[in-house]
Amino acid sequence: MFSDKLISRLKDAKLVAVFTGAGISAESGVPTFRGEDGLWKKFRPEELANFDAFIRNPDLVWEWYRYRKKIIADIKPNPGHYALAEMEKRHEHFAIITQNIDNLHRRAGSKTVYELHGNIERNYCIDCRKSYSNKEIIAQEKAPRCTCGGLIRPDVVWFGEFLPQDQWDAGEAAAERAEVFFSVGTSAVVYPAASLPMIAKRAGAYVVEINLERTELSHQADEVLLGKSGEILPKLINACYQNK
Ligand code: BJW
Ligand code: ZN
Repeated sequence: MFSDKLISRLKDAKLVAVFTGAGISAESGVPTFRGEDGLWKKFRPEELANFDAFIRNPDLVWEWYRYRKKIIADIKPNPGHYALAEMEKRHEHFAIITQNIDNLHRRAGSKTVYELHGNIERNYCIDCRKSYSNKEIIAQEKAPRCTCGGLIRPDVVWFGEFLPQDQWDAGEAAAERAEVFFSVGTSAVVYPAASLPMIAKRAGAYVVEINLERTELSHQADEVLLGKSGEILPKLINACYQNK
């Protein structure tokens, strides 16, 4: 299933970076964004995940986030997340660069995690920036409001918004330094995140994609492993580190 080249490169690598998307959390029960299964009430993510949509219809956008917050609070990391937490222990420098906002990598024990698109467990007021935990607002059926009257939004990155600079800088640096770079469970269509695999490749990394199906990235990857990340990653850990 894995090439000798991948096994030997990974065994010897001091610097490994893993870029993840919604697919790695799918086996935990978190819906993905794209494709038939990913759509919520027939909305495309671009229609809900933007500031204008929130101002136009805060209750609708809040309903979507409230639905996802509840799912995420109830589920657990899957073998794919745990395999990456295990991989981190085997390399001197290891980073997960995730587009996911579900916190599952940290919950699985991963230490170095850069979150490019924020975190759904945090919220803040769009007027005074006061922070709110999910616990404080989750009971509300309509878009919650701050004590100052402002709307409270999830601390995630919507279309047209800048990524958190520190997370991007750290993720980009990890991609540039990586000897082996994995892209796992992402359709690789949302930029600038989707540029990371190519940044890694141009800087000399061996780029490996793990996905259920081929994506925009596949033709540029050095190796494409088709299947579930929750099955492939544990097998890779076994194949690579059993004698190390
Ligand atoms: C499995 C599996 C299993 C399933 N095992 N695999 C340059 C070029 C072109 C466009 C742009 C560009 N720069 C900016 C843009 C515009 C825009 C963009 O990229 N648009 C494209 C859609 C065209 N980007 C932005 O606006 C970004 N900001 C920005 O660039 O700022 C600068 C700027 C400022 C002002 C003006 C202009 C520019 C911000 C992007 C923010 C994205 N936000 C979201 C929502 C986050 C909050 C939330 O979760 O609600 O992030 S959208 C959504 O998509 C979410 C995800 O992180 C992101 C990526 O999705 P992902 O993870 O790839 O999921 P899916 O569903 O697409 O794919 C899942 C994959 O898993 C599939 O391939 C399955 O096959 C696979 N899979 N089960 C393995 N078990
Ligand atoms: Zn406020």
